[in-house]
Amino acid sequence: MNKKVIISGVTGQDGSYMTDYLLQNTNHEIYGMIRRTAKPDYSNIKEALENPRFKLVYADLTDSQSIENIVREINPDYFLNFASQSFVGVSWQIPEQTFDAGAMGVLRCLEAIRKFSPNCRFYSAGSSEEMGDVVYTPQDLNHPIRPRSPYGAAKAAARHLTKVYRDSYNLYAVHCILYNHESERRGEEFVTQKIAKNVARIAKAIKNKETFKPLELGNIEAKRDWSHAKDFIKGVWLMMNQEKPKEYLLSSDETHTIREFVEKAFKAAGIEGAWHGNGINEEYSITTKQAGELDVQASVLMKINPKFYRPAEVDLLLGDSTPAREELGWKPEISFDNLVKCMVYSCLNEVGIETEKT
Ligand code: NDP
Ligand code: GDR
Repeated sequence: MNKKVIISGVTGQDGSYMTDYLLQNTNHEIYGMIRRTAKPDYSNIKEALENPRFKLVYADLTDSQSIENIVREINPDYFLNFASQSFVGVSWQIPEQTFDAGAMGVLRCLEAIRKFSPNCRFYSAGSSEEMGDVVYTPQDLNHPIRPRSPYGAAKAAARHLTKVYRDSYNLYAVHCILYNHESERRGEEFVTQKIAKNVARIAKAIKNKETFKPLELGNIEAKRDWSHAKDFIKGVWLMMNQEKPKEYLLSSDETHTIREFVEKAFKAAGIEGAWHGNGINEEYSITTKQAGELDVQASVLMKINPKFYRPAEVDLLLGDSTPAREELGWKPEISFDNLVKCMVYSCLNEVGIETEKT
């Protein structure tokens, strides 16, 4: 018999990739959980919507009745919870909503599973933001929980709750720590996609010999351990299909600054830049040589805007994913350089600039 999988956050990056992966590689029936929004965006699940094994169901992590209803009615074999307010930067502005969906939402899912579907396997999307103010590098699962944002605190609470329910009720419930993962489907407020979109905008202006405004960023010294979301989805599915539930950490085991992402992204679009100035006055400008060759109408590609600094920053993230690699046989396949290229090329194609394939 086909298994039933509830995927929350199905319109987002990870939920949509997991949907595609399971539709392609299993015969399972997928129930994509969506909440009511004024203007729904189904762009990430266009293909899934055509598949008879995919259905949409309405529920909201902040509404326990709705979660109970879908779990009782569907009686799923898996509940993969990718939903949350996932933008760290805005979690200081909407802390209650972030905590409600991120922590209480996980509690609501666990309670519904305990009551109505105790054999259902539950995935809770944990984050390297739980490490926060790190005390050693690379970080592993033993690293202390030291969040720096309401978002990180919500994920930390979700981690404790998932363990409590696993231990108390013998549920297959795992909360895994995922380091940053990006893609062509990444939301536009996250730094990688913001850079990729702006690089494409500037590349188009340069091509058309038009003037342009620079990309504006906050802290470019922060270091992140970035991977492609497609690689992580495979790791999550492996974790959900072991004999016994166990927490894992997924990461590329490499770290790079935002500054480096900026340089590689402009380079992927054929734009050579150089840094000038210091601190909040630092800028990245097109090289004088290339500016002359291309007859550009503006020169500053990127500048700092302190409005994008956060009240507290996570400075350095670098994971150690050895247990996942050794025990699950998992490893990421898309390198950092290819991740940057995939994202920039996709944005260049969107503005009508042709690129090689990645
Ligand atoms: P996205 O922001 O792309 O997607 C989040 C999804 O959650 C959207 O579909 C959104 O729906 C939905 N959602 C938000 N609030 C609710 C709610 N109250 N009820 C139901 N659905 C809701 O996130 P990602 O795909 O990048 O991340 C997936 C999960 O993994 C998130 O929990 C995130 O915190 C976590 N994570 C992500 C990492 C990353 O680097 N991407 C790293 C570590 C953890 P809508 O379209 O209606 O807003
Ligand atoms: P992060 O991702 O906070 O790591 O959370 P984000 O891309 O938002 O920030 C990464 C780093 O870039 C710095 N930065 C900027 N960030 C944004 N968004 N916009 C800017 O203009 C900017 N300038 C500099 C940030 O300060 C930060 O240091 C992501 C999310 O997917 C979470 O849901 C997930 O849990 C973690 O990754 C792991």
